[in-house]
Amino acid sequence: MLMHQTMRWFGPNDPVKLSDIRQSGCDGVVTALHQIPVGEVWTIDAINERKKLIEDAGMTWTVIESLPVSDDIKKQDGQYLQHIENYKQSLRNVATCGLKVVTYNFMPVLDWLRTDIERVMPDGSKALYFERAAFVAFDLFLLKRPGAETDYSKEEREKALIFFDSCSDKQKQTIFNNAMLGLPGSDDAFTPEQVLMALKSYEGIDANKLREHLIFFLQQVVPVADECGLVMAIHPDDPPYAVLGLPRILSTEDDIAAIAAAVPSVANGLCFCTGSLGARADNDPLKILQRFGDRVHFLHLRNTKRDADGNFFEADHLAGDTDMFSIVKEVVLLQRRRNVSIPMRPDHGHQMLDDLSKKTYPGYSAIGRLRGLAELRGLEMGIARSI
Ligand code: DNO
Repeated sequence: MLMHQTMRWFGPNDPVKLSDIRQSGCDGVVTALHQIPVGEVWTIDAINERKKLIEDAGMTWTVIESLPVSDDIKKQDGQYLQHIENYKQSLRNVATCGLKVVTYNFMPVLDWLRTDIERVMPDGSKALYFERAAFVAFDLFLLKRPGAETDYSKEEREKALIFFDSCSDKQKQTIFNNAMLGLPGSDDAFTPEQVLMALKSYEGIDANKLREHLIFFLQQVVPVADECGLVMAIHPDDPPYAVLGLPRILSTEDDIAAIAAAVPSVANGLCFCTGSLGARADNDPLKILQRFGDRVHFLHLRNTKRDADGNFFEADHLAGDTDMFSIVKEVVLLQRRRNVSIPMRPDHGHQMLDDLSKKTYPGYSAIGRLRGLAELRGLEMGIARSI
């Protein structure tokens, strides 16, 4: 039994078309109804309409990425109880339409965070990059977040200043725009004031509080998922530590253990993302996979390469700090033990070849991801046949 190979598709506006994705050799697409505002119900009609597009293109849709959780739910503020009811209804609706896995995250305000989305690699392809000095400079000098200085060492602040002084105005603007890309909900550019307001709305919510809110949310929705035969898959924090004064609670093995213990059903599951977990030197993704294998319902098999200064870039899928051979071998064993085919996708491919002249969602060019998928597919088949 091999992994269920999928690619992410951002819907009809994605410059990478379903017909392109089909040629990667995957059998499924993961997507979301991005047009529905966060907090509202996904209707059966809207889900079926999307599903038909995918099936007409010769693929299946069983994994949602993501059914987003509103900041109201994360803060237990405003409309959060209604949003939880709506979430439950969306779960029932997606189950009615035959979907199986629901990916989400519990990162406040921002989803992923990078400072450069076009870092040129030695082979001429371009990768997403997180540069610590650029990030600290963004926080201190572009956002000017009150109290930010206390989050960084003197050495880090000095490095950030040197970095910032070396940037042109255009480069500064690009760093700001890149840092904002993981801020969902609007096509308009965000101003520093808007971002500061969003950050401020989390005042008083520390990691313990946020964890309580996640557990409360799971206590409400996991029984519904269980009832209708769905599994939930939380995506780890990216990068896996607190940023911009915001708490993050799904960065380490202990974080995962706490959430799993609080809501034991395996429907309270994990999107095992090697790239996110692996961006932290004290995480051992293989150990996490071995420990929580029963809860892994979706795999993001990408790779990152860190350095000692806290920078990391998206490496080729089989390169980077995570030993993909051991991970895929463990997945092969896990699938045999559980007798399931776990959905997987490549992630954050490099922009390469014809990708370089196209504008796609950052990390989601066609050819770079196709390369990742092809490598992973070969790796799995080689391992599966040899053991
Ligand atoms: C980044 C993705 C994440 C992921 C969400 C899940 O490329 O892996 O944006 O989709 O965190 O909710």
